[in-house]
Amino acid sequence: MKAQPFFPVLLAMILLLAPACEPAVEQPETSALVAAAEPVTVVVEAESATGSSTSFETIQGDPAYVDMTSVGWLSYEVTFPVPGRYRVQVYARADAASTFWVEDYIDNPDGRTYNVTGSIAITPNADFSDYFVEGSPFNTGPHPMKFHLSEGAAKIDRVVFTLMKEHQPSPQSLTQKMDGSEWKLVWSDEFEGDAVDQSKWTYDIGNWGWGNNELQYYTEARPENARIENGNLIIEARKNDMGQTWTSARLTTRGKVSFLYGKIEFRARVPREKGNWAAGWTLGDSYVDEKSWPYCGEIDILESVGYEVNDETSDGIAHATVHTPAYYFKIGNQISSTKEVPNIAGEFHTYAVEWTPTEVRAYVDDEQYYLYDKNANDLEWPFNQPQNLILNLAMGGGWGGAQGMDETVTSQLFEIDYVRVYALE
Ligand SMILES: [Ca+2]
Ligand SMILES: [Ca+2]
Repeated sequence: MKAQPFFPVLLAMILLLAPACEPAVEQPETSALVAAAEPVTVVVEAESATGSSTSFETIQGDPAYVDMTSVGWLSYEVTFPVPGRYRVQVYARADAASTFWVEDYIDNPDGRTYNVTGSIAITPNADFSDYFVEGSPFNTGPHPMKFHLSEGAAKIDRVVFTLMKEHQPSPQSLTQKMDGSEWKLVWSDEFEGDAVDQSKWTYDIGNWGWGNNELQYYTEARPENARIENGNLIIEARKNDMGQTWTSARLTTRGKVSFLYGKIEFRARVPREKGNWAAGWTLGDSYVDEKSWPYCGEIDILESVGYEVNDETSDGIAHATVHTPAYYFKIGNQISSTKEVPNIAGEFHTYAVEWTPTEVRAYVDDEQYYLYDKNANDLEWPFNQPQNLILNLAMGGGWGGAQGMDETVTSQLFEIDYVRVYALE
């Protein structure tokens, strides 16, 4: 299997080197093979702005650039050919520390601000250089956008979006019966192998802040950040690693399998130090980029933040929440419950939801502490569509970093013994 990627390259070379070779060389196939080697990029020249907060001067030359002498924004209509996660590079020059970020879908009807890059620091530099983040999600099609300078002053040449990983919808969806009397296992990962099972999980990658100004760079299939040890999945956040402030991992079943209804349970031990934010949750399979949320729905089975873990006892707090278009975090009315969990960071506990066609109930160690039953319409109840499982360990950000970081900590572990999905039959 490993040699397979070389085959189209070799074939393309043969086709290019031997054009006289008569039989069965069809032109469209040749073009497709050659095109596949080209990276998907979208280049937006700053000087092509359709609008701006104030009239910044465009300087012609090599390169041509917009001289943003103060904070403000430039607007654009950007079209993406392929949905997926992109590297976002701003080519710029600044005399003093400046901050740049990209706002997507400025025409959204919800009054939302979609920051899809977090803060990109432009450091003082005599020459134009590129500053970038990775993993920003963009759906295909037109995106009305703003490029913001929120601090300092900078000369902006262009912004380049490069596809890193194409979006993959889930090819398989499991719908669980919820009208019987016995729980029947339909899907699980016991994490018993010697590596993460890539037939069940894929990775969300990058460091764009994940909508919450989080610090970590999520890596792809890197054992330092996601591995199997003694029957557990270990997600490790590592400080000052790989040139990043923090690295970590976020595993998702998206692109493999999604789920509709059922009991979803996992057994885990969360990390304890200030600054971490561990989560086991679901996100709608219809999520492609930030405009999809919260219409796709989200069920947070467990969230735990390190600053709530008691240093002496290791006791902590489990949070369960759902996010729907009617009730969600960005408008501050999401519906949550909390439960104190003894020794949450020292021992394994089970965290579960029972998701029926009309209710979401959450449990810690089989004890219910949460109920969401608002289902009058699609805005309250987007949960008649399949969801993907996600396991991740974030560092910092709006919640995890709300009380700062423990600067002495260099590693945090989120350990998961299993994930199981059941039907009631
Ligand atoms: Ca330019
Ligand atoms: Ca296990």
